[in-house]
Amino acid sequence: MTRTALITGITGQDGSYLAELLLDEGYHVFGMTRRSSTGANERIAHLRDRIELVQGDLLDQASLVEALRTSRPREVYNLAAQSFVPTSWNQPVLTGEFTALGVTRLLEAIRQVDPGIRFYQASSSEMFGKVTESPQHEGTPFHPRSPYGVAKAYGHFLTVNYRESYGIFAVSGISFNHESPRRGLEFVTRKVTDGAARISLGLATQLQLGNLEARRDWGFAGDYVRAMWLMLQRDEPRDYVIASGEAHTVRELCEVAFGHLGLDQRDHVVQDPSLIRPAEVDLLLGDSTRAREELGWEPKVGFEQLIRMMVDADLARMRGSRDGDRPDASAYAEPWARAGAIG
Ligand code: NDP
Ligand code: GDR
Repeated sequence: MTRTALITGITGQDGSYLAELLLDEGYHVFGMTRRSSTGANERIAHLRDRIELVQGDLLDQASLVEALRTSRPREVYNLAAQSFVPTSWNQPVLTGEFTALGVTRLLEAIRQVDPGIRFYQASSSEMFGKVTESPQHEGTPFHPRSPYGVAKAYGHFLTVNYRESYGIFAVSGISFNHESPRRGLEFVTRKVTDGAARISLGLATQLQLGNLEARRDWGFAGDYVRAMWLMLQRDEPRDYVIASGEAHTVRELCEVAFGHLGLDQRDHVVQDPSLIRPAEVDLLLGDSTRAREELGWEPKVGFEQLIRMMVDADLARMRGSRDGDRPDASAYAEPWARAGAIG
């Protein structure tokens, strides 16, 4: 029998990779999208004739019930969220509505329509925030440092609670940063690979960044969506950390990206104090032993390979476009700085 899955956030980075994986596994894939006046769904354009889209919004309970009734899934992957940490200081209430309460709405819809549905919640290493130990594992206490991290902690505990209260097969994947050529331009890896490619083509000379000493555990999104799927195939629901187990600074990220193009990042990267966050997460480093042992999961793409892949993709895209005239990632000023609210 064909298995059916519903993905919220299918237009995002992870949604597009997960849809590809589930199609390869023989699933009937539904994606939930919210109404947009532009209809820009470029990450799933190549899948459009193989997936079905249903309209729904995490803000609207009735639309979630209807999306479930239409798609009748066996598995639901909740990837939709306001996912950019800086925006969460500028729009804390909306971030809470999407990223925290949206999880309650979706789980309530599942309870109403079919409590036998298996549910995946996209939790985040940002919940660890000001870390109390390194590396971080499933038992490490949370100390989120942004309204986004706080909202994700709510979604995480709500998922655990619906599992314990109602016996729903609901699991939380605590993913560390994962990237790809489909990453949004505002996130630091893509901002750097896009910026380095622009500079190498003579389209720009400088790249403005915030904290160069922040350390992150970066992996490839294509590897991480496989872990999400594996979690829903287990006999028993359980939460898992998904991480590469290697941390690098933003400065090292710049060295790899610029170095790949024969450039020295010190000639181009400029620190902009307005890009420093009101509260920073200095170090994230994940211990995914449980996922490796119980799911048989392991990442295939390493850090340098990932960054070089992203640089090459940005370069190819810019060379392919007639004039290279598209928004520069550095044009995405951090929202609190723009609003003048903080700093
Ligand atoms: P993206 O920002 O690329 O995608 C977010 C998706 O959520 C988009 O499809 C967006 O749709 C959708 N969305 C936003 N608000 C709503 C809403 N109100 N109703 C319905 N859909 C909405 O995120 P990623 O793919 O990178 O991440 C996927 C999930 O994993 C997110 O929840 C993120 O917080 C979490 N996560 C990501 C990590 C990472 O490193 N990438 C690490 C840990 C967790 P639209 O196109 O309409 O904007
Ligand atoms: P993060 O990712 O906040 O970890 O959240 P991001 O790439 O935005 O930042 C990573 C680190 O880089 C530093 N940094 C900059 N960041 C951005 N965006 N722009 C800059 O110019 C810049 N300069 C330095 C940041 O201060 C930070 O320390 C991502 C998102 O995908 C979340 O949804 C997800 O939950 C977490 O990863 C795990």
